[in-house]
Amino acid sequence: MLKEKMQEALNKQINEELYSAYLYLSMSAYFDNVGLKGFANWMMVQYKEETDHAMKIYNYLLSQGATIKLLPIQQPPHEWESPLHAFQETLKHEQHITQCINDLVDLAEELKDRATYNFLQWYIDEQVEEEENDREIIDKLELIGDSKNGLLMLDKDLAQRVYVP
Ligand code: OFO
Repeated sequence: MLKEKMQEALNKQINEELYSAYLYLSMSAYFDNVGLKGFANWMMVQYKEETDHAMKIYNYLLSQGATIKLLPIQQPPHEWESPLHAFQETLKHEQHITQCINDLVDLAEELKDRATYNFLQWYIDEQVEEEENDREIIDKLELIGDSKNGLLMLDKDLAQRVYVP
């Protein structure tokens, strides 16, 4: 049985992941509205992945006989200054999520909760990948600068991303 403190922390993380989903869904709509369908696709895939991250915790809690307590999801922003700005905000958000995961791992250690400690390793790896993806796109956007052609080429690239459940 999971300790109360861990149940609460994991319920909070479900909320963090669902907020991430909400944020990226909002960014997907923003990109769609400014005519960058490839960027919109990338964010839509990210939205689905974040929902999966939340559901993975949800299923873990249920498997441990824990209570699911869904919390209110905060309203995300709906516009950004530029694609670069949106991705800078994405990276900043992912760094926050990495911190949340690290805190959960610390808590699992403190409570000697081996099962949750093990469960969280997947999230540690996932965060490394998420931050790396964002940095890569930020680097490209910085190189592109004001070039419309460059932006459209990157848009084509990001249109290739597919959701793998
Ligand atoms: Fe769930 O990794 Fe992003 O937030």
